[in-house]
Amino acid sequence: MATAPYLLAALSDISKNVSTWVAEVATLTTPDRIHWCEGSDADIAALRGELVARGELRELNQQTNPGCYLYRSDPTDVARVEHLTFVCTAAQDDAGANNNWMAPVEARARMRGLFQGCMRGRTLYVVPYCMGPLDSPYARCGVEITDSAYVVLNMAIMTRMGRAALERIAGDETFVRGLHSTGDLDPARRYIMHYPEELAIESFGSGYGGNALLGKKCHALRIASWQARTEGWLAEHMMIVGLESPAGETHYVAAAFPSACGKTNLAMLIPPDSMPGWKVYTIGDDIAWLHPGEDGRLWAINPESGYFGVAPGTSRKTNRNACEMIRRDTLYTNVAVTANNEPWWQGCDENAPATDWLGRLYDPANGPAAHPNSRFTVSAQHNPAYTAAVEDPRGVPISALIFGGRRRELAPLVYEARSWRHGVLVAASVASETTAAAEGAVGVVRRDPMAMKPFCGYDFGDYFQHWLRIGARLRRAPRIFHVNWFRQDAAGKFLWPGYGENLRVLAWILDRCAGRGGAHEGSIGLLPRPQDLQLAGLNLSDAVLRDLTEVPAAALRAELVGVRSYLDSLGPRVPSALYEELEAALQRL
Ligand code: GTP
Ligand code: SPV
Ligand code: MN
Repeated sequence: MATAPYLLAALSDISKNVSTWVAEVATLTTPDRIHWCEGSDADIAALRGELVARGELRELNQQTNPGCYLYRSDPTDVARVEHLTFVCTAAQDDAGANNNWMAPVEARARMRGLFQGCMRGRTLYVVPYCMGPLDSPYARCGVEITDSAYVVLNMAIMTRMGRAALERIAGDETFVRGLHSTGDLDPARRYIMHYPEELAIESFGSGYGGNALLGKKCHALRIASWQARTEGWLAEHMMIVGLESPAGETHYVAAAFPSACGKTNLAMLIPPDSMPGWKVYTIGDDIAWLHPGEDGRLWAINPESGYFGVAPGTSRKTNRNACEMIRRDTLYTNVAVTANNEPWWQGCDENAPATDWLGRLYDPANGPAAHPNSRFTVSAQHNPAYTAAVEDPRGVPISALIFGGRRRELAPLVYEARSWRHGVLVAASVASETTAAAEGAVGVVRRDPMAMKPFCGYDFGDYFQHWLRIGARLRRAPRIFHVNWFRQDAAGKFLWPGYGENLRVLAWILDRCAGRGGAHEGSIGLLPRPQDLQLAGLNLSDAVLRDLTEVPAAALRAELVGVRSYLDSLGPRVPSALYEELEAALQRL
C-alpha cells in the first residue's frame, strides 16, 4: 500500500523507547541538530550532496563510474583497532582471555566523559537498522546514533536501514543501542566498548569500518554471539554461497576465514572455463547467523544487505563479478585515483594511479597508492551472483562448514574433519597471518579460532562448548572442512591459483557431503587423493600437488603441541572434549 509522505508518522513518534534514548543521548552530546534517517533514496542523496559540498566526499568519474564516490578517512584511522576494543561484562571471566575487558561501570564512566558535549556544532543522526530480512524471525534490530554522515551512508548500504526497521523495533521495543561519535579522531581517545548484558555498544574516536559501522562486527558478531549462546544459535564470521552443480543440484556452504583472507572472493567466485555448467549464488560475504532447524539441519541467514569489501587484489582476472558490481553506486574508502578520476588499487590492472589514498600526487616512494585496507561499500543487489534466496526469512540450509586461514606453510589445500567434535577442534585451531584489516603488524601467524578471535563477545572456552552443544542438536549436521588457498613456495609464489579455481575444492567438498567423493585417511584428517579432485585445465605439476596436500608428521606434531598450549592459555572453561580430540590426533601421528 503506497502512503503519501504527509500521512507518514514522524520517525521520532514511532518507537517510544528509541525516542527516549535519543533524547537522553542528545542531552549528553549536545548536537546542534537531530536528523532521523528515513532511509529513502532522497534522504541518502541529500546527505551525500551535503558531504560533497563540504568537500568530505569526492565525486568520481560519473561517465565511467556512475554513482561512485571516494571518501578519504583520517590517515590514523584506517582499520579496526583490536587493542582498543573491549567486552564489558559484569564478571571478567565471561569476557574470557580472548577479549580485552573493562568493568561496565568503569567503561560507562570513561565513555560518558568522552561523549559529553562531543556533538556540539554537529548533527546527531538516528540510524534505525535491521540485521537480516525484515520479515525473518531470525533478524535483529538496532539503532545507531552517530555524528558521522559517512557512517550513515555506509549503514544505508550495509543494513536494512530507516523507517521499516524502526517500525519493526516498535513491535516489541527491543533493540541494540549503539552510540557512536568520531570525536576528534585522536587515537589516544578511541574506544570500542561492548556491553552484551545490556545489548549496548559505545564507540568513540574512529570513523572506520568495523569500529564505526556498529551493525557489523559490534552488533552482528560481538553482541549477537552472546545472544546466540543464550538462545541456541551461532553468530559467525562466515560467508555463505550457493553452488549449483552441472546436474542441477544446489547446495549451500558457509566458510569462516579471518579478515582479508578470502570470504568475499569465495562468496562470488566465477567457475573456471574447464568446469562448465556450475552456477554460483552469493548469499553473504562476511557474517552468517546459523540456526538449528526443525529438520535437523543448520540454516543460515546473512544479516547484512551489502558488502564492505577489500579493494586491493580485485580485478577482472581474479573476480569479474566484483568488478561489474563496483562499477556503479559504490562508496570507495581510501583507494587511489587515476588521472581520469577513476578509482584505482594494487592489482586492479587498469590505468595507473595519479593521486594516492591520502590525496597526494602518487610517488612510489610513499608506499602503496591505495591503502592496503582500502574498501568498497556496495549493495548486495549489484552482485551479478545475487539471488532472491538472500531474502528468504528462513535462510538457506548449510551442507558444509569450511574453516581456513592464510598460511604460507603447513596447512594443506583441503581436508575434512573426522566428526563434528574433531571439526570443532580443527576450527578452534585455525591460525592465520595477520592482515591490514586490523591495526598492527601484518603477516604474523596468530591463532584465530573460527576466524572469531576479534569478534567473539564471550569466553572462547564457553564458545567451543556452545559449538559442541549445537552439533549435538543437529541430526543432519554439516560436515566440517579446513582449506588454505595461501601456501607459498620458497620464492613466495602462491602454489594454488585460488579465486575461481577454488571451485575445484568446493566440488570435492560437495562430493564428500553427497557421500560419493573419495578420500584417504591422513593423520590430519581426510584428504583428497589426486584422482578425487577435478584438476583438468589447471596445469599443476605432481610435485606442487604433493606439496599442497601433504603434511609432514613432525610439523603436524609441533602444530598440535602449539594448539594445546594455546587452549591452555584460554583458561579453565575449554571443554575437555577438545583436549581428548587433541590427544587422539597426537596418537594418530
Ligand atoms: P574481510 O572483509 O576483511 O572479512 O575479508 P574477506 O575474508 O572477505 O577477504 P577478501 O575476499 O576481500 O580477500 C582479501 C584479499 O585476499 C584480497 O586482496 C583478495 O584478492 C585476496 N584473495 C582472496 N581469495 C584469494 C585466493 O583464493 N587466493 C589468493 N592468492 N588471494 C586471494
Ligand atoms: C574485517 O575486518 O573482518 C572486515 C572489515 O570485514 S571491518 O568492517 O572493518 O570489520
Ligand atoms: Mn570481516
